[in-house]
Amino acid sequence: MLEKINGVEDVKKLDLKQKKQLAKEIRKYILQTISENGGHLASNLGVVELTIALHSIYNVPEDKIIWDVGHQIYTHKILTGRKEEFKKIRTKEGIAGFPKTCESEMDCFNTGHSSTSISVALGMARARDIRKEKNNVIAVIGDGALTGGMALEALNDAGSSKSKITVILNDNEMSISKNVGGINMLLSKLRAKKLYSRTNIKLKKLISKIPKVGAFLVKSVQRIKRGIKQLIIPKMYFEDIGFTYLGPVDGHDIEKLESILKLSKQIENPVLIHVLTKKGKGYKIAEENPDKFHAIGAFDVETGKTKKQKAKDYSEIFGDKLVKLAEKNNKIVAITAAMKDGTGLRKFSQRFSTRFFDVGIAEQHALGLAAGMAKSEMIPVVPIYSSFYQRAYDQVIHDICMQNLHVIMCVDRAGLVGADGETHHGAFDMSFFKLIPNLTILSPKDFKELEKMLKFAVDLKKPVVIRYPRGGEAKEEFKKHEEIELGKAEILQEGKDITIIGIGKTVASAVELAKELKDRKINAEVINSRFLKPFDKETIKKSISKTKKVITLEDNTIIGGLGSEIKEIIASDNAMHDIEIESYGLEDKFMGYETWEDIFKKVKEKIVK
Ligand SMILES: Cc1ncc(C[n+]2csc(CCOP(=O)(O)OP(=O)(O)O)c2C)c(N)n1
Repeated sequence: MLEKINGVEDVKKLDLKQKKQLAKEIRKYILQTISENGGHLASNLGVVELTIALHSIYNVPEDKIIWDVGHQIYTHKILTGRKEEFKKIRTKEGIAGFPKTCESEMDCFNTGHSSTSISVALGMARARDIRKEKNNVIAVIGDGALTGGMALEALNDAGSSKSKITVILNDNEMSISKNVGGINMLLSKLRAKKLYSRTNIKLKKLISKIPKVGAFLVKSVQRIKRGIKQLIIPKMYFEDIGFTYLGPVDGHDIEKLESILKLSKQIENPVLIHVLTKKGKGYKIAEENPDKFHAIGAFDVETGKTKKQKAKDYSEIFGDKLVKLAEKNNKIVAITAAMKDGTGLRKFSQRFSTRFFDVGIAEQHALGLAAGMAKSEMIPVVPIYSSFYQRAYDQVIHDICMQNLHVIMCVDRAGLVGADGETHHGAFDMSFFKLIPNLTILSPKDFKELEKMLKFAVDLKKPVVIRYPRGGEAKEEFKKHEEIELGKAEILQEGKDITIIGIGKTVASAVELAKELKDRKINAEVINSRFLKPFDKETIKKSISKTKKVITLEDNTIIGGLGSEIKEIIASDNAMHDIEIESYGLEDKFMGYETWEDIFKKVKEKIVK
């Protein structure tokens, strides 16, 4: 069946039996490809039927489908003309693992960060209404993403808007881990009703009354609405805030999905369709371990075992050290925004269940909660990926730093992160955190330094950011590990011809560069900056006044980070006007699949001629 599909128009031609066959073949194709390339397997296996049904009923690109987070878009890509390209998904030469408007007009909006889809859908619907157009706008959002504040703000606005939009709530009871929170409790109650399946026959009858021309239908929208009302559980949250609630419906039953989508199309107000799906559907190993298979590297289909043995990474080192520190200090609490495993907090959650809080995909709330706890004598530690810290910027400023509260903000996945691409790179955190008064910013050169920095942060009694990259240590083995002292850099190697300064991951690159220069008889001084704030002006001024040449390396945007800091020092001191500086970091653009290693290779080629 898949062979026959070259675009969405081919899907529409299939009968139900053929669509079921197509779903089977797509699952197989996704499983095969992701077992080789890695990717978001479980979420994608869960929405195969839903995506087929959506493309059977709606017409993209006129109709707009916005995929929340966007990690569940594989079937959509396969059905919308990218079947062959899918083989190279998440690779440098291939297509992206998330919606990309530049890749296809069938992707109407870029996503990657959670909980944006309802806002965007409402925006498109309002624009459509102003332009007096008629297309449909659909947001597909998971129960995890629905825990995000932005989604709830959008529901609030959309519900009262009377705009025609459809929110498809893809409820698989899972965020990355088991979903949490009050909304999840509400959904559990709704799930138990299984309302749509019970009344499916009634609905089918209702729809069968709809003549093709639709005249009856247009006139009887009100009647249909009344009919739908009968199907509604009284006093239901979504109804109360202005949505027509349809469902729950079995998200693996294409026939039922199509009938409910058809019905929703006739309603002129906001509709929420509650779709029940299973993460990992059709691949038993993923069904049983949906969190492990949420995002996975290449694996063996037979056993489900990943091909690369997972080496120790910064998140794990952080989590292990935090457990040790928390054993000695019962003020330490840990907060995660739905990323217990990704940020290394699983052991902490098991060891200190009453001091661990998973708040859902709610970075803003996570930091607000931390502020409250810090004000009440606790020491909150909040590991969040760099790109998701962007969500909580005001909380860091207003709730934490302005009141000088002792919150330890661990910025995981700082720098370039690889195959997840532009939305997930931690490209900006050094620059945007650097602006904030009262904040101390550190970054470790290796695992051991991370452990020391964490201990230092617990003792500091002020807001602290510790940033570290995805994955493991660099090859470089550092022998020197001075104690951490507030605002003090570490001179790793003395030299007289040039100063090379790195921070965090790029310290290893600085050492490597110095070695190559040594082969060319250039004697470099290597400095591990350690702190971005307070910055060790004294040590650095002394070094560059001696060498007269400085190279800075950072895996952060080149604007406003380490290099900028040193340029400001040079510019503000007349005695330093003769110093040459070259700064290397991430270009002022949204980065693609490049890695720091790619960038550094070019830097070496340029410098070590
Ligand atoms: C702002 C933000 N925080 C965290 C994440 C990391 N993240 C990616 S998917 C996901 C869980 C999404 O769950 P759900 O919406 O239910 O989708 P499912 O994968 O279960 O289909 C999380 C926490 C993110 N993408 N964006």
